[in-house]
Amino acid sequence: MTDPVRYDREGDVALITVANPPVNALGHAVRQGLVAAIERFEADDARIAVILGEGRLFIGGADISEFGKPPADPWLPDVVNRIEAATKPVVAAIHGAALGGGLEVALGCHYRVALPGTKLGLPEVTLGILPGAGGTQRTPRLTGLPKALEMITSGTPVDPKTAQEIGLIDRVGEGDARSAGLAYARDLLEQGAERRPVGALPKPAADADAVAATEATLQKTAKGLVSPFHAMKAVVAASEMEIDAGLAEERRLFNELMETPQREGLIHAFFLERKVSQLPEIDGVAPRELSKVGVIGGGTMGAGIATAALLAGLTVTLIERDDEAAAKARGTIEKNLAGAVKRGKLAEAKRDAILSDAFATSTDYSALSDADLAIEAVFESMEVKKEVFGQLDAVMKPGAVLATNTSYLDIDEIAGSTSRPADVIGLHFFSPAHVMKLLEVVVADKTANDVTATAFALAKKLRKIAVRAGVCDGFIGNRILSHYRGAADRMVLEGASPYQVDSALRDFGFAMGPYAVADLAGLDIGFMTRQRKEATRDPRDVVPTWADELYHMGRLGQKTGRGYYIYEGGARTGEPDPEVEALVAQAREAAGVIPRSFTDGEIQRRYMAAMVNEGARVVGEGIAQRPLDVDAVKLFGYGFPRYRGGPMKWADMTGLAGLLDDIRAWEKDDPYFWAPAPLLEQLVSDNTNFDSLNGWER
Ligand code: T1G
Repeated sequence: MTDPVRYDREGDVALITVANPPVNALGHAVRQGLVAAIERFEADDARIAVILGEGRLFIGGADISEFGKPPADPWLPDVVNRIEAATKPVVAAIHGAALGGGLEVALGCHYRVALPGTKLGLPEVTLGILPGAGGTQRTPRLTGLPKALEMITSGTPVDPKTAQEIGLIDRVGEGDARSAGLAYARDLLEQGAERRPVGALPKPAADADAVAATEATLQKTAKGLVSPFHAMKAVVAASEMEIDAGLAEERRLFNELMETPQREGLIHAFFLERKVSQLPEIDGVAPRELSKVGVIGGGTMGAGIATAALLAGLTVTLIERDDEAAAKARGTIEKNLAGAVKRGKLAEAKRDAILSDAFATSTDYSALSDADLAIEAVFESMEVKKEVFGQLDAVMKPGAVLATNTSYLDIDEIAGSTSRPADVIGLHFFSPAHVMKLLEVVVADKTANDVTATAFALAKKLRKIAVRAGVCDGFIGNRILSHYRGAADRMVLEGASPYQVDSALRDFGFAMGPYAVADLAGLDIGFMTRQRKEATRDPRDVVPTWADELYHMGRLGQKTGRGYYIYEGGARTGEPDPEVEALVAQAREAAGVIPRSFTDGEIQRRYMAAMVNEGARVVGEGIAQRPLDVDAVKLFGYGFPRYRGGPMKWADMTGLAGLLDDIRAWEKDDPYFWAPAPLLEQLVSDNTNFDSLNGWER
């Protein structure tokens, strides 16, 4: 293996290059290499050194894949201290990104230059930890306490211009990292600049107002999280302690966080976000051409999908049944784009260009004759879907991809109704489609691998997290949802209040409980799903008749100002409604149920057990290929708390054996609902866990 740290000379300047693709992570060999390079620099006659990164960025941080493994010397904090202690000046020449330990290495240098477009940040709190190589002590010595608190407790990177304004870097350079580093080093030599250790700078001034403001912000933005609050403590310590004591306090807080399940959950989420699109069936498979997209149906979903495609730089032709409907769809898309302009995500000029050059509507399918992809988002009826696919089959060019946005209909049947089933795939977007990150890519029996590869390429363009799913009712997400919703309805029928269920799950980390979510989605959606399933429903399934009552009373949730909750004056959070409790009591009586009490813990346990048990079935049947696919779906489409890593990761951390014991205990009272998933039983008897099925190489 080539040495991941190179040492070269350019006249008086020593160039120390980190070359550890893909992101120059500070793995063990890199740490050793940096220390050796500094010692070599001190020993030779170079007058100044420049540290830079090879490839597309400076340094992407500590090597996260080493976490949880026995630490190997030299530790990163020692490497940074060693760079800072160098007897001659050291410059960091930064391009692309300096994140976490990468920025901390730069802070260990005496001078910093960064190129335009570079991301400079300390995102450790997003991994459940804090900057553990001096970042919490050196950053505030350069920027002052308020800016350091903001950067470190949010984890949000800054650009070079801002970084220079707040004192984090000294210069915004030009050209590439090597030439910018050399230019700055030579200027410093000319100025007779000396080494300038950041750690030797005075403590940052204390700032109680900034601390209070940070605390208040975190109470709102970091509910349930531990790391941002620890990070705040570490930064505050910089204003109270000398550097060595501050570094020790940082290490103490860092080590505490390393032991938290949140750290494990968040790092699992980091890696699954990247792993979920790595599938053997599309490995090395070239996606088809993808620039012109047709969207059929301009309702909420169709308009959202069109908006997402337009924002990703694709050209879109939207097909509607008549001009009035087409005009309405254009109005919705214009509103969506105006929202993106308002959120600063899109420039006005770009919006205007999109609407004039990249977007068109038509009532004639032949307008899609040269489209590369068509996404159908019309009414959820098999008959209507087949009619649309018949039209698409007739007009689309050979090699075009035909996709359906159905959320439950049989895609094999839709594909079978065309002459080109290999070109048919499911693209299940989540509402609002131009906002929600998740995209279920539903691969039908005959779908060609390059069609699947094209779907994943589309997701990358749309900046979405694509998850491969097989064909079944509800695919991965909605199938599992109907199961843990079933568990919630069972607990309500047996005595729990819908409001207690919601608050228990908010405490677990969900932004909203299932009944508040039902109000947000609209109780008519739930009612229609129950209607659709009535013919095939097992009589042992619990039907929330109280919700049917609410539907018949026209109480559809937020959109009617009343559902499970009462929403005064268009409020987004509602008040419990005693009339709902009365409807539930009537349902219990009708079912002959003597209500009993539930603890919040039991509610969380049963809800999660139902989610995991059905998740295990979905993996066992191959609808989801890996447990991490279930985790990804729940994290990016169903508001599962990221710091718990996803339901399957949560189950692993909680212990599968205990979970199975609970399920078997509940099975005694309800063998139909609580039959353990065969995969769960298998993993317990093999004394292993879901993560063993995720195929990690690291
Ligand atoms: N360690 C190990 N692997 C990493 C990594 C890291 N820090 N960063 C990325 N990878 C892998 C990633 O899993 C993927 O692998 C490949 O590199 C490309 O990544 C003491 C302890 C740098 C902006 O939080 O934000 O420093 O899937 O697809 O879109 O204070 O990666 O190909 O097998 O994301 O171009 C703090 C994390 C660490 C930054 C590049 N650092 N990385 O984005 O590529 S904690 C971070 C990123 C720390 C110290 C503490 C991004 C990127 P694979 P990618 P990208």
